[in-house]
Amino acid sequence: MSDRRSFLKQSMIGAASLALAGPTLARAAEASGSSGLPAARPRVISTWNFGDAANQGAWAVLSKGGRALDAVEQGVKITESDLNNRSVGLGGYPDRDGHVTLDASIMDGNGDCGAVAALQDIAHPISVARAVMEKTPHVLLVGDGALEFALSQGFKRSPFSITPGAVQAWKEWLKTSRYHPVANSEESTYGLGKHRGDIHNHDTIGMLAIDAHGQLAGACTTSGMAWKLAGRVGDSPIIGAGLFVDNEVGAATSTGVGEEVIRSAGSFLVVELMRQGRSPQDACREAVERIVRKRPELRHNDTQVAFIAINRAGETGAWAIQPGFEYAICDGGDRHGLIKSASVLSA
Ligand code: SD4
Repeated sequence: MSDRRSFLKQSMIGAASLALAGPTLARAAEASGSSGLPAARPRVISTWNFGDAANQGAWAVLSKGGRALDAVEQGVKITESDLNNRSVGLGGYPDRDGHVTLDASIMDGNGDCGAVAALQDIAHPISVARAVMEKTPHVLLVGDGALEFALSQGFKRSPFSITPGAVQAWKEWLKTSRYHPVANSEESTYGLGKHRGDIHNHDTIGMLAIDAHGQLAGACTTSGMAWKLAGRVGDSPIIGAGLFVDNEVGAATSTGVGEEVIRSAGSFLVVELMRQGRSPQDACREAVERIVRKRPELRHNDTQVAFIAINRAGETGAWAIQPGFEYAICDGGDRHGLIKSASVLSA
């Protein structure tokens, strides 16, 4: 289908869905005429099973005609607030020295972005990342500098730095001190328990949204790999690795072993593949397959890497190395439930 025809078809689909979505969204879409982007049906897509609850937070913004940027921030804050989540926010597992250090990034479709890495004691690193984007000339602040900046912006230091559950798990881990990330399972991912099978799907949250104005945005936030070396930074706060957004094309974000994603500039790659005409699903597949082609040993050592993507028409897709990756989509206020991602390897 030619670009023009697919644009017209998309516009018609967009108009029809907006009529169903109600007057607020229709008004917001009308106002988008000046943005130069086609009216779109708002939609949000997030990684893992906790993405479902996070999507509801994003939808509260999108359904009122709000901005994708606000939606992704509000959405992932829900996951950051969940102290039972062992891989996002202050409930996360610590590094090998017992410190919980948080990484986060946020980006909009115009190329504005901000990020923090190795941030301690702050409940919502995603909001600090947004402040870096909006209040500084920089993109990434790390460690003590990120904390100082957060405090200067009025963020409050958390009354705790680590949860009792994470301390207990850390002490257990110290008995072996084995660092062996394994796909998908909370316990096994971090070398604490059995292998495979018992899949808890606790991992980084990456979220992508398109609003009624056709604007895209994304957010990614994590406590990183448990038992990492002090100072280790993963893909999540690295623009182009853990997150990339471009209104001209679409957006992508990742979860899994961040080192593999950084090596491949993963999220940028997915967006560039979409720019060349691939569907979101196909782009995620090629990015994951490229990682495995370069490092065939990943087939055999339980490493997980997964991408989700959305294009400017609102189409979505995902692909993973290992089976077990799930993601959640919300549009029209309906929960689509969890979707099982396709993967390079089979169960
Ligand atoms: C990282 N990608 O720090 C993140 C963590 C994650 O599965 O997603 N773990 O490498």
